[in-house]
Amino acid sequence: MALSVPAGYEPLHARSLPGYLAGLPPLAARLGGRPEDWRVHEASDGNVNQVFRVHGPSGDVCVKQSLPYVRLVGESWPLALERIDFEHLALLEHGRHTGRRVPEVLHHDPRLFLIVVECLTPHIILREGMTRGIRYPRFAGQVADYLARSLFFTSSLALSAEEKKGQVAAFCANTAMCRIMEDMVFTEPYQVHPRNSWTSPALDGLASELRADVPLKLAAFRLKRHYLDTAEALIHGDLHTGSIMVTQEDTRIIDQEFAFCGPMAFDVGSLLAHLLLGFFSQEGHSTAREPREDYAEWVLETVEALWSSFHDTFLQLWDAHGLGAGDPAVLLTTEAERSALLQERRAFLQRLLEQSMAYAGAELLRRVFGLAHTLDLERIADLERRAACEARCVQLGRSLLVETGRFRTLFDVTAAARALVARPRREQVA
Ligand code: SR1
Ligand code: MG
Repeated sequence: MALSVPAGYEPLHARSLPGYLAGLPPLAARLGGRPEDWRVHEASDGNVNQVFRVHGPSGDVCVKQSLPYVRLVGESWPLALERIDFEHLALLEHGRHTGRRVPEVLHHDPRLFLIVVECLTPHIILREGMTRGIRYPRFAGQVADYLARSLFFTSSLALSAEEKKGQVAAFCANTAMCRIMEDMVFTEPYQVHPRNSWTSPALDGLASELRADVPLKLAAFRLKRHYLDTAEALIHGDLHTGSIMVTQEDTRIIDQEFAFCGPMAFDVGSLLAHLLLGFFSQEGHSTAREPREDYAEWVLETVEALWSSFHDTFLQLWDAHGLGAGDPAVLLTTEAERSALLQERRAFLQRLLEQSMAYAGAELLRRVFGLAHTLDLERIADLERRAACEARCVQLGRSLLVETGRFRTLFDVTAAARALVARPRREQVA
């Protein structure tokens, strides 16, 4: 049965796209030449939407359109087209606060559920770069800056009560995308579910242990309630290494279709988890000619640098711009009170770190047992090696989610990751 779509909507394709762009003078001018000269490449990489890159004699653009279903699965999984409108809004809002860290929006078409943004060249997807063992010296600082600015400036620490409520209202209907996360991150991996899959038979035992693990299932739902009930800041909502494009000099954040007002820790934790997935996958990519130990260590140092830079930048922003409805500075004005205020701010960041670790744990687990896996692990062709890397993700993931008091600093997490890789592989899958 054909999916029903609003009047005027149709999915564009490589042949119809030049005609569409030719009708938009600023974009046609950016591309230069005539529509016949424009080259269109399908560049869909994420699980959800379709993406095209269009190159002309004088420039290029990137076109992203919602399909009425989840691209990864097909028409059997219908999905609200409006997700592109939320991505558009989030790009504008995060763009205001983070500048060049998100792509510039060139056009939005609410009838075709489509946006046109600048084409990021010669950037590649960070996950791809990490799988190839490429170091990005500016990544940690730049992504930390993006996170601190996007989260701080959209929270009640910086916004008035009216602005904050307006922002919550503007994003509250992105429910279809939140529902994907509620199901896929916090629920399905802990059930027998037709969407789940894992490296079988090596991880069959771990999969059934997970489904029988009561403290783990309770912890997952405690976190799900936090995700459902917390409207702390305008978050990216799907911040993983596939949503980041990089060069040696530059870091850009893409794919904001999951954006909504949610917990800051969901973004921080998701990014931590995917860097850890990248770390654990390195042993599977290591060869005698190209050992990956040094690179794996670079990944962990990046995790440590990222948190420390995020922490410091967030505190600086709070100090300089914390005049929002939720900033207690208005009540604490004497010298003695200022020191209590500083302590309160540090405690806020400590809580955020602990919540982020729990979200990182849930993300590590769902990427091994749920529907959406990651290329860094899936590219490991030897299934036994892949399962060994995944088993370490599971072990750390469970600890982060359940043993909440065990990790006080991010160094506790990187130390646990190092220790898992140092242990003999057999012991961990068994
Ligand atoms: C329906 S597949 C969706 C998954 O891919 C996205 O990147 C999100 O992480 C989501 O869970
Ligand atoms: Mg995506």
